[in-house]
Amino acid sequence: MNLVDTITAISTPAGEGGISVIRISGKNAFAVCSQNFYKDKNRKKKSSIENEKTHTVHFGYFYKGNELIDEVLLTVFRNPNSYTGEDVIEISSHGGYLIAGKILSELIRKGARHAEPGEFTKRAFLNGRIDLSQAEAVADLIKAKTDSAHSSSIKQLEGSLSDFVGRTRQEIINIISLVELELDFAEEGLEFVKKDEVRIQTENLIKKINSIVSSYINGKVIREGVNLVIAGRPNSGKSSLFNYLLKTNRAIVSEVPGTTRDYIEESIIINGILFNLTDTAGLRVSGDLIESEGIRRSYKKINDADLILYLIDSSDTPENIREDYDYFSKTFDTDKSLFFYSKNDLARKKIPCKENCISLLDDDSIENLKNEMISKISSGKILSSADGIIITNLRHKICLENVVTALSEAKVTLDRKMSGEFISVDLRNALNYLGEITGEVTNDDILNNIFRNFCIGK
Ligand SMILES: Nc1nc2c(ncn2[C@@H]2O[C@H](COP(=O)(O)OP(=O)(O)OP(=O)(O)O)[C@@H](O)[C@H]2O)c(=O)[nH]1
Ligand SMILES: [Mg+2]
Repeated sequence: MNLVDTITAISTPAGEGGISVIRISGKNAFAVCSQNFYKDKNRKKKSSIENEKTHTVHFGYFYKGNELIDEVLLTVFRNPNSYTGEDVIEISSHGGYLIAGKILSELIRKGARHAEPGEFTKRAFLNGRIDLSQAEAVADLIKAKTDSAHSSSIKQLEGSLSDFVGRTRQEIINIISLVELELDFAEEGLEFVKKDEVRIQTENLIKKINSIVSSYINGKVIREGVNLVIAGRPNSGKSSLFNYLLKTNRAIVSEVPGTTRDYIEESIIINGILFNLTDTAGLRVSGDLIESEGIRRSYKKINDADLILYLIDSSDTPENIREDYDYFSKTFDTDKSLFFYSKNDLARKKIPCKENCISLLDDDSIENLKNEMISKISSGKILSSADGIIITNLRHKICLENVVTALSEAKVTLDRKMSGEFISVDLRNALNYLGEITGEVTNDDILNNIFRNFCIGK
């Protein structure tokens, strides 16, 4: 891993804005910047960034040869007290498309290398400033679109997962010492009492980790949102509801059944939860080729959905309503679907079950629908795990599952009355998988995979 180079990148997004920030990190960060930075416009005073104190800000002029590029502020961070743990300079220039790019090319000309995506954070990890799960939290934090995504990633950055890994590691080490201590003394393997203790501790640990593994379902909701598909017969009011929820006229609405052909997707946040809404073509048998294709796509979307909202037109005849309801209950999995009678203002006959009705002329009915959507996805599930930790990252989930497998193998070994050495091998495997989460155990492939998904300049 190359920690020798001095790296640089623009850390702010491209486009017009108040300021841009160019970051530079590494052994030569100060030397590289000193060549172009002057504290006075006449360039009489050559800057001596090398002598500046850490965490100080300096106003000055960034020159390229004789050309003034911009007035800038330069912030100095001395190692190890910086984001990367190395000497770091952050140059704040005016925003816009050109300036930051010009400064960047100057820094590269003077010997810095353009940073790869996530390389600053990767260095923070390699220099031991943060562990791997915290580095991943940085990426999630930047990408967070909802309060819940923000709060779970900031917790992880603050070390909630790292602490859990640390505590679990200690517990496994305790079990290992229980097993190995016995090995030193007893020729015949584990004593009966110790064996029970090892079993109980291992089982408890498995239970605890499993509860955290199962929090991943919520983690996925937090990270990616809920994929909610609005489905129903043609003309049941799907597109109208879709527009109402989005507060736009995104989808075409008309009284002609079969209006929506292709599906339409948009996202909204309800109660801090991101919903990825899909409006679909009304489900019916159609002779029209294009509509049929639309309906085929509707079914595909329905299959992939986390939650289906099925609308039944309450202005229809009682027979059709009954038939539609029968179709719904036969076709959809109740765990992941909700049905509502739509157009309640037009209902021919008041529908007995009040709660399941909506009308776009009645705001309260839509509020009620939203509440139902939230409680459907949270029905006992959006709770955090025993330790209050929610896993949002697939990699962490897989590592924890491997820990559980290794612990379960330790239990089997124990039950087979095999020698303590074998049990301890299983337990050490569990330790290894645990270490993969925080990056104590890692390899280039894992690292590259993680940091590839970062943005440049982070
Ligand atoms: N009175 C009343 N009319 C509604 C309500 N919701 C929808 N409509 C009307 O019902 C008709 C059909 O609405 P759409 O939203 O196009 O129905 P759809 O389910 O998307 O229909 P397809 O795309 O053909 O499958 C339109 O004329 C809407 O104005 C409602 O709550 N009350
Ligand atoms: Mg429609």
